[in-house]
Order: sequence, then C-alpha cells, then structure tokens
Amino acid sequence: MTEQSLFIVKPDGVERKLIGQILTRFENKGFKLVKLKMFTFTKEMAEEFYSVHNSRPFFKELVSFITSGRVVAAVIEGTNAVATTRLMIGSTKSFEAIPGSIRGDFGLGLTDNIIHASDSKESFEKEVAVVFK
Ligand code: FUP
Repeated sequence: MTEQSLFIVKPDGVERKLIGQILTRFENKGFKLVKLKMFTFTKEMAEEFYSVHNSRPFFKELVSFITSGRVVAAVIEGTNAVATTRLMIGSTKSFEAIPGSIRGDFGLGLTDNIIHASDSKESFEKEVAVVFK
C-alpha cells in the first residue's frame, strides 16, 4: 500500500553531517522524496510536535534538544512507508538499535538519537501539519 511518512534528521544528525547519508538510505530503499525542509524548531512548534509526551519526565529535555539546532524534515512516499521507516530508523535507544538501522549504525544516544519518524498515520498527519504549515 502506497502511503506517506515523515522523518526528521535531528540537530545531532545535522551537526554530524549525516543528512546526505540518511536521505540516500531512503532513496536507495525506493522511497520518493515528496517534501524537504531545513529549519530550526521554535519552542512552540516543538511542544506541539511532541505534545503526546508532554507529561513525561523527559519532555523538557526533548524540547530543549530538538530546538538546539537546525533539522531537516522530509516527507517520503512508497509502499508501507510508516512501518518500513520505523524499521529503518531502529529502536529509540540508539545503543540498543540493531546494526543496519540508522540509529544502530550512527550513534549511541537516547535523546540525541539522530532521527525521528512518524509512528502512525495519525502522528504523520499531525507532524506534517506542524512542520509544513
Ligand atoms: P521514537 O518514536 O523511537 O523516537 O521514541 P519515543 O516516541 O518513545 O520517544 C520520543 C523521543 O523522546 C525519542 F526520540 C527520544 C526521547 N526520549 C528521551 O529523551 N528519554 C526517554 O526516556 C525516552 C525517550
């Protein structure tokens, strides 16, 4: 089933010059890039983007990190985009992420885990509305 998903190369991924390698992985996999944007999250955008986590103990740290530098957001399109993108990024804790995944290959962090990706159609729609409005 052709669908769309969104991913964001986080400030650590941009700082470490991983944008090209990450976009290449999605292109090599067969996804089409539909939208691409480099920007810096405002605090308001970040709080809205991560609102599902606003009662969690790590919320402040999450907002502080995602607003700390430029990010690159992409909308991609292809078969099973949401679930396949989640497989490609790997587990949340990069130190546990399987080698071969983006987090598994490029880092060890938790908050600084290189990439975000929508985890459902609903979160994709909400996240696109925040980032590409
Ligand atoms: P993921 O969808 O894999 O990005 O992970 P979650 O939705 O569970 O978490 C959202 C973000 O919160 C993660 F990218 C990392 C961050 N986080 C922390 O900083 N500390 C935690 O204990 C859990 C998550």
